[in-house]
Amino acid sequence: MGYTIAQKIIKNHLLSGEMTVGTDIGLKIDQTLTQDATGTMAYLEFEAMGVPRVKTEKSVAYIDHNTLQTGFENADDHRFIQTVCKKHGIYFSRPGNGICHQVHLERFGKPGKTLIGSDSHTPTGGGIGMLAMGAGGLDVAVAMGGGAYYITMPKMVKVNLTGKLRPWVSAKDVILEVLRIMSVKGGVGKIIEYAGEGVKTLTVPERATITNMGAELGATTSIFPSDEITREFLKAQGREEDYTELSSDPDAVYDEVIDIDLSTLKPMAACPHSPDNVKTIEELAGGKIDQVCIGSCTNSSYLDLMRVAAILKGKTVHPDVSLAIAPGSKQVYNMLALNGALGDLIAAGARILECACGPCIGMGQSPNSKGISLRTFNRNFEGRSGTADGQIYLVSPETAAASAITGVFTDPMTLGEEVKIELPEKFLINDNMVTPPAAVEDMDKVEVLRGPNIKPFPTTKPMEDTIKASCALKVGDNITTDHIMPAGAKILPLRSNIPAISNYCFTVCDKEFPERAKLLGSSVIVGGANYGQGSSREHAALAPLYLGVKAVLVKSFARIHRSNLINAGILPLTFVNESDYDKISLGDELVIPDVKKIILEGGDVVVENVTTGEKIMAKCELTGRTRDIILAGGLLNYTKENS
Ligand code: MIC
Ligand code: SF4
Repeated sequence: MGYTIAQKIIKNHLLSGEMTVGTDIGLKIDQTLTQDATGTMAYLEFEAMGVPRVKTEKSVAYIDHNTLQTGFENADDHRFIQTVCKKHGIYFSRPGNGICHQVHLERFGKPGKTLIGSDSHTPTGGGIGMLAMGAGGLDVAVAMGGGAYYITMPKMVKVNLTGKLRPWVSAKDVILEVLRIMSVKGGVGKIIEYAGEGVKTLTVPERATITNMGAELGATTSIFPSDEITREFLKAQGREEDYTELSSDPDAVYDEVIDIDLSTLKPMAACPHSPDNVKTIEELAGGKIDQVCIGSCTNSSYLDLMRVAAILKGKTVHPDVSLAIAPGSKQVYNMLALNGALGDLIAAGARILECACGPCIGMGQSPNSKGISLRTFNRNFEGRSGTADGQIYLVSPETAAASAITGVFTDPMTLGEEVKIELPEKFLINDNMVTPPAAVEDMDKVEVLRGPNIKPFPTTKPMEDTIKASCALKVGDNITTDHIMPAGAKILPLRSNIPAISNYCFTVCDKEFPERAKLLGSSVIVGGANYGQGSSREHAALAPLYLGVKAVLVKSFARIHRSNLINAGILPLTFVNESDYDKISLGDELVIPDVKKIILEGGDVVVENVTTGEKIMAKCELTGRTRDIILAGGLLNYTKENS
């Protein structure tokens, strides 16, 4: 039996386990990336592990999220990360150099390699044939120290692409179609591989838009073959030597096949407040809009912004619309500046932002009250834009630019003749904003600089024999990490300070939660399906940990968040019978007797609802390593015990 692309990379990197779906495997990690909003914690954790120098082939730290610097906190974090990197062997991409995923694709990603990043959109690297996965900061710290990265062996899904996109239909529309078909939980426990004749019609940046938003499917990762198109891209980036060919075997077996004929797709939008709430622009056409934002790690490539510039050239942004554009990288920005396209954007009235995540994570450009905002981003979760009642639609750069001019939802297919933009034969290469680490012999001379807002990683205790706690919060399905640990300009600066940031934990759902949890001392959170979807932020586990949450009992979990809970020593439980969700209410007193013994011996746990007298069965599904991590009280304790 042949292998899929992902299986081939897994096979080459397998350190433990077997490639049997549903079982745990440990992978050797070649490259890591961090960004600043998760990076400070990841590097504090790395320091706590006591490994002097990273053991990966390449580790890069990016500064792209917290660049507003409304106080000293962000700048202090940047300086901490810069000095830690210099000391421990990590490349440092300075603020202004661009969004981690865009820059990594341009300058560092390599087909056939493994990459983990402390950011859920790390699968962007799948556009170049990497096995690239989002992970918690602690997992990245362990991988930097040479440890394996553990995942559950996923199922393989083939998305078979035929035909060719029609003019004005874009890679964003392809992934919106996949989201429409599979939903935000359809990818959990799966790797999505793109195959078929249609693959050859997509450039690397287009492929990367598609793999980037595989995160929204909940997939472990997404991947494209590495072919002549990949070679051309790498050659244009001056790194043809990084190319290797990669394709699936003709007899590779997939668990699921989805067929998409590219020539039938239309421009689409993900409507509020979920990336899978997809409609065609035709259906929305004519609806008034207030804001357009173009950028983010999904759609801020040279190709994207050149198309936008061509649409805006000689036009003016509609008087009722604010158009903001953030180029994905300094390479993109600089090329647009040199070829005149930036002038076209400025002349049309675009508000040009620095190369960073910016509005995507609520760092500025929040829309007006009830504002309709069209964004080329990847997430439209409620409140994420910074405006609680903002209505965010995710669209392609073409739809965004066309609508910015008219002031209403506009199908770019109505624009007439297509603008044809080719990938350049040579990108502008200038890595002067990537600082290499100090030489090994000089590393002791580097002083790591810590600002006063940088607080240590919270300490955790080994698992108790019996958990006695109250239900401090009950939430529904598809709770995102933006609900659990909101971001935005006010809260993001506290990412290095768990005690301070925990005061905002779950406040989107329930303002009283942090105080209530603190008063209770020990608590349990009850939730629905796909709990913890979205980002990789381990703060969504560390803040509950700090507030005394001992277990989270839900219908099902999103992959990265479940790992983050385990890494933090919080017990992840799922209902044996989903209908038992109704048997617990806010404030109920719960007891999980002999939990430690049951975790050790295996089997389901009983959650006793002392308030109602009901008994609820729950699965904890921990295997050897995850079981030991939970018993030790989290991955940091476990790593210390085992090193
Ligand atoms: C996001 O898009 O939600 C983020 C901000 O990039 C997060 C990481 C974080 O919360 O710092 C992600 O996707 O993992
Ligand atoms: Fe940054 Fe947005 Fe991409 Fe997250 S999704 S890495 S916030 S651009």
